[in-house]
Amino acid sequence: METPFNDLDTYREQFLSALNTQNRDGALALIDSALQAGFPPKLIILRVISAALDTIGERQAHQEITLSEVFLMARISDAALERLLQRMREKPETRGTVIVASATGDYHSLGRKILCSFLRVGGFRVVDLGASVASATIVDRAVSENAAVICVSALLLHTAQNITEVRELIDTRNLKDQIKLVVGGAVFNMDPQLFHSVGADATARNAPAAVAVVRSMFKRDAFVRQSPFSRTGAIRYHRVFRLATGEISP
Ligand code: B12
Repeated sequence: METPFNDLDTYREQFLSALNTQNRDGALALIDSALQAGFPPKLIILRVISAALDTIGERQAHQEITLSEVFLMARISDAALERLLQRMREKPETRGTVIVASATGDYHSLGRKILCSFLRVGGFRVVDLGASVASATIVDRAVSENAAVICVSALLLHTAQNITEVRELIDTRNLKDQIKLVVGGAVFNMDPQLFHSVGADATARNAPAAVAVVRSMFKRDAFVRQSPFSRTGAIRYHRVFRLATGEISP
């Protein structure tokens, strides 16, 4: 067991070093240490694992690391994530059903897994269809599971554009008033207007903000188009994010 550190930035740096040297045991020991130091699993996920993967993504973009290295780092991160997700207590499923899937052609899974866990902790029944799911399957399952919200994750521009098929299927089957489409993933964070062009009803930058957006959709009698980039959405998003990062207390 590593000596506990006082702040999550140090854990993030150490976790990143463990990823760089592909030290799986070291990475997992750091997660155990952060838990032992009393940091909540949610915060460790967002400020250590997600933040480290963002840095990895920048290094990948600058071709400082190879795709196979990123692949190995993602596997270590996945193991660390599983350890934390097991510690998150799920609430009874009282808030309705949400379908979650990665867009057709998209095999990035870590963000989707985090999203599913946060939604379950938020009291939703979540049906995770997995990676690279056909648009028709997504809509069919939403109907058969009686889901009011579909969440689609995409990290690549061309897979984000595949989400327009989900929109078209919702519209052509006249499901617009029953099922809302929420999208997210790195590519939507890079271009805040992209969610509009794929026909989504809303987006959110991270899992805690996504829970707030999904919850607000279930609360509404009549759904309206909204985004965390609208004024009310932005206020809610900032509060949720500041709560999630520990900047403010509940
Ligand atoms: C790990 C990784 C991989 C791993 C994935 C392993 C796995 N099992 O998931 C591997 C090595 C397989 C991979 C492959 C590729 N990758 Co990659 N990958 C990454 C990396 C480094 C991290 C992604 C990650 O897990 N982030 C951590 C999670 C927690 O973040 P997240 O997914 O964004 O999720 C959070 C939020 O976005 C949000 N969220 C996510 N989904 C949803 C959904 C909804 C509805 C909502 C509301 C919110 C939400 O909540 C999450 C939690 O807070 C990113 C860099 C980056 N900055 O994203 C590149 C990145 C996404 N990859 C990239 C590329 C180019 C590729 C490849 C095309 C490479 C290649 N040449 O083949 C392939 C494509 C494979 C495919 N078809 O899917 C580019 C994409 C550029 C672009 N925009 O088009 C990036 C940005 C790297 C870069 N800077 O160049 N990759």
